[in-house]
Parts: sequence; C-alpha cells; structure tokens
Amino acid sequence: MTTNAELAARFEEFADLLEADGVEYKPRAYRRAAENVRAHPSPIADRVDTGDRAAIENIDGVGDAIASKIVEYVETGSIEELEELRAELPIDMADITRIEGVGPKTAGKLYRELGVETLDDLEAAAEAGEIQEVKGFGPKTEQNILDNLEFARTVGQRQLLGEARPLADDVLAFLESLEAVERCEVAGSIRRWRATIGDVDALVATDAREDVIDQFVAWDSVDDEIESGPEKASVRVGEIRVDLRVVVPEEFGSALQYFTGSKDHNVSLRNYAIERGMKLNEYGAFDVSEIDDPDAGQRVGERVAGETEAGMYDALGLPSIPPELREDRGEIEAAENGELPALVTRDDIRGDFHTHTEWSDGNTTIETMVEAAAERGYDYFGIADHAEGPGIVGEMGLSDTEILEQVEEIRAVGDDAELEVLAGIEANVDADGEIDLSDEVIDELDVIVASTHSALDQDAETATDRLVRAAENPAIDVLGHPSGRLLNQRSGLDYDVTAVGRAAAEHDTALEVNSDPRRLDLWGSAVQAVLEEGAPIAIDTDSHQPATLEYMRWGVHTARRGWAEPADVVNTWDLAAVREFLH
Ligand code: DGT
Ligand code: CA
Ligand code: CA
Ligand code: ZN
Repeated sequence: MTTNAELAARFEEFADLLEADGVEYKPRAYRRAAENVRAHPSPIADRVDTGDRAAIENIDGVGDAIASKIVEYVETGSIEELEELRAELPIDMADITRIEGVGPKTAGKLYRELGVETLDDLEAAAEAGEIQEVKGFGPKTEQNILDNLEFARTVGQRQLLGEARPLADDVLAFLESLEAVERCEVAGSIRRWRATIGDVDALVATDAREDVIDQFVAWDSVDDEIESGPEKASVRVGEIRVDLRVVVPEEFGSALQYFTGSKDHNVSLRNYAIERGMKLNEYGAFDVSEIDDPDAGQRVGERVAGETEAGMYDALGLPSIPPELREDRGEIEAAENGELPALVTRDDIRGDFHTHTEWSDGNTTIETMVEAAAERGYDYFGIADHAEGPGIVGEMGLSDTEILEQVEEIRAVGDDAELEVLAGIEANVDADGEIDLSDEVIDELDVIVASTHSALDQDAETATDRLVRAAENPAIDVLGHPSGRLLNQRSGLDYDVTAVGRAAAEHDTALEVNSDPRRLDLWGSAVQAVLEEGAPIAIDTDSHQPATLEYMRWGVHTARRGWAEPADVVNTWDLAAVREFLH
C-alpha cells in the first residue's frame, strides 16, 4: 500500500522540480501539502480505496489539484506531470542540493546553462571555472561549491530521522499485520532515535521464518529487493534501505538487544558481562562461570535469558536501559548505581515557545496556530516570528514597530484562547552575540528566543564567545538552535558546548532543542553536556504551520538522548513556573 511518507516524498520532489523550473508560489503549496500528508494520522491511500475524495481534500493544504495527484499515484504508482518534469530536468536533486547555498532553483539554472545533472558534473564545472561565468553566479559561489562538495558526498548516505521513522512505523504496522509474526520491533539507530539513520533495522519473532521473509519482500511499498535469505532480507523503500531479521521467539530479546546497538554500548555491556562470568550475544545471555572455553561456540554454558530484552539486562543485575541512552556515555555505570534518569516523555510537554505565523515566514495565522496548540492540550504557546536582522532576508523579518503591532494581535487572540498565548519573537544573534531589539519591545514581549542565522563559519573560539555572550544577555530567554546546523547541508557553528551551558545555567537562559528534523539542534550529547552544567533546556518545534507541531516527537527523543528528565525541560513546567522563568 502507498504510505503517507511516500506520497509526501513525491510532492517534495514536485516542489523541487517546479522550483528548478523557475515556477513561483506553486512549490510552496506542494511543500505544505507534503508536510501535512506526512503528518496525517491515518493512511491516505485508504481514502482513495474507499472513494472518499472529500476526506482527501479536507487535509490542510490539499485542494482539488493535489487530491487528483494523490488518487493518480495511489491507483497507478506514478504521476504523469511529475514524470514529465523528471524527464525535462534529470537532475540528482537530493545530491546537488546537499551543498550549502545550492537549492533547487540554482540546480535548475546550472542544468539549463551547463547541463549539470550530478555532483560529478558540478565538480567538473566548478573546477573548469564555468560556474562563475553563469549570470547571477560569481567566483565566490564557485568556491563555495568546491569547498562543500566533500561534505555533500560524505553525508549523502544518511536519512533524516523525520523521514526514516515514519517509514519505520509503516514497516512495523505491516509486519504486525502478518499472521505469522509474534512480535516485532525496530532496532538499530532508529530505535535509539539518532538524528540521522543509515538504514532501518527491523526484527521479527516467528516460528515461520521463511513465510515472513517472503511476505516482506512482496510488500507493496518495496521498490527493490536488495538481498534475501532464510533469516534476513534487505529491501529499498524509496531512498531508504530496510533490513529485516527474523528470529525464533526464544531469541527475540537477545537479538533486539544486540541489533539495537550502539556497537559501543554492546562492546561495553559484553565486557561488563564477562567480568561477571556471563557471555552475551544475539542468541542469549549465558552463564559461563563453569565453562572452560566460553568462546567454543555461540550457545555455550547455561542459557539464562534471551526471550525478552529486559531479561538480558536483568541477567546482569541491571535495570533496562532506554534505547536512547545506549551510546556508551555512562549509561551502564548509571544503571549499575541505580542512577538512570527518569526520561522526559511527550506527555510531559505543556507548551512550545518557538513557532511562526504568516507575520514572518509561517504559512498561517496566529489564530490557526493557537487553535492547533490548544487541540494538543497545551497550557501555553509562544508565537516567535522572525525579527529583522542579520541572516533574515528581505521583508520577512519584523521591525520594532511591526513587533508591537503583532503583540497587540497576539494579545487579542490570547484573550479568546483556551491556553495562555505568549507574545514572543525570534531575534537574531549577530556575529558578536548581540541582539537588536529596543527596550520597549523587550518589555512588551513575554518570551525572547534568540537564534543564530548568520556568520555560521566562525572559528570555535569566536563562536563560543558569541554564544556565551548571548546566554548572558538577561533579555534572552531561549537560545534557539544554537549551532545553526542543517543536517546533510551544513555543519553549523563549532563551539564549546560546556562553556555555553555553564553561562546559560548562571544566567537562567534555556538552550533550545529545536525539533525540526532538519536541525535537531541541540543534539543528544550536547544536551547531556549542558544539563551537566545545570542549564535548562526548552524543546521547541520552530513550526511554520500547524501540522509540524508534531515535530515535538523528534525533539523529545533527542532530549532523551541527552538524558533529560522533565524538570530539566522548561516547557514541562506549569504556567506559573514558566512565567517566573521568563520574567
Ligand atoms: P546506522 O544504520 O548507520 O544508522 O546505525 P545502526 O546503529 O543502526 O547500525 P547497523 O544498521 O549497521 O547495525 C545495527 C546494530 O547492530 C548496531 O547498532 C549494533 C549491531 N551491530 C552490527 N554490527 C555489529 C558488530 O560488528 N558488533 C557489535 N557489537 N554490534 C554490531
Ligand atoms: Ca541501522
Ligand atoms: Ca542495518
Ligand atoms: Zn524559527
């Protein structure tokens, strides 16, 4: 069956190609549709099957034209208009746009002017000095392309969590629907909620292994079978590789533990086991204290666990360690000492401080965003549109006067809302760590998020000074996406996370976990470092439309990778405590 993720990917491709073709406005509509389709709670293909056209058109951002394309794709497996665009613009878009500063529009131009289709073509053109000759480009653009080619090539292999996880959910739903499947779970980096994913690993317990393998490779969503054998199969779904392993129920827990990783966690855990006369592998936990040669085979000694994962840890006298913590950053020692954190969950979240509306580059009104927040049961909700400043292009950013106008409207919407609406702004941390807002504006606002949008190539010392200075600024409540990284596109600021965490702790500034799957900034190890300094964090979605309030899922799991407990996260606090913090 066609998944929502697959449909979303088609519309994103549509948007890219239209943009490459020089079409205006339409790409944005397609992107919006893609986000809403991806976030839709049930399979849209079901609506096509039941002929419920109205339900499809009811999805935010999906009108008559896009609904027709959804139907066409579900029924025929392709969209004619998209095929025509692909033929007209045969560009390796995903590869080429991974270069910072090269978007679909630029890619389209380079194709038309120089015939650039691949990264190799691009490299050749840049090295021959052809790019600087194209109208609108110059030596600087050309140099930028040369500087970033290497990065684009190496990161190209990994998928964003936000793209891979919805697919993993579909894989699980499919496997669960098979009669022979007793248990199934995802493993690997996706179960640890890493920001980027090499491949999706899935695991099934069954007594009918070959049946399950056969049914899996025959799944409608599979584009290619890479390999298959009696115990495992690898397939490609869209751009993502899915590895399935099929085990007998008695060994499901040990296999799950093993294939969840990380490798470093497993190595440490195995050593921990050896010190206690135990042997640990994908087939079980074995007591080998009475055995002369524990390495004589895979299943030697007395088998004490393997059916459940919790049993594996229990066999070592340890409580279960949440998958997000399995990175060999002290979790085994914490488990041994009974000091594992009680991790924050999605249900603990009471609000969001960083969201956008059409006042800057968001897609909708303050009212619509607030309603969407209320539907999620939040207690408070911050609108933080862009202030004008470095890194914010054109008319998008708000001037001080416009901010004051917007605050009035936010207050008016807040008066009728079911939750507390916080008037905020996303200010710009300039190259020196300052923000540019008048005292009057600062006084009027409830929450000031300050983010870096420019000068992201500073050296580590300058960048650290800059972020420390921002963290010390009493006007700033939340330091937004501190590094400014864009996954698979740019690495962002390199800075001393501990030093910034210390400054934030001393000056009561929260550091943001930006939940946008392209950012996830702070990331797990950075969260852990700032929490050790005692700084609070805020998990924000940076939503530009209602559907992406669901990005909170990625942010929460990222915070969990950093050992965050509810008390560490400002937006789990009640309104009174939040007010006090923001004051
Ligand atoms: P990825 O796919 O690159 O995002 O990362 P993972 O962690 O999903 O790695 P993957 O798919 O190669 O393997 C899944 C898990 O299997 C990995 O996290 C740990 C386990 N594993 C795989 N190979 C080895 C190995 O050689 N030694 C150990 N100890 N564990 C391994
Ligand atoms: Ca994997
Ligand atoms: Ca794998
Ligand atoms: Zn933002």
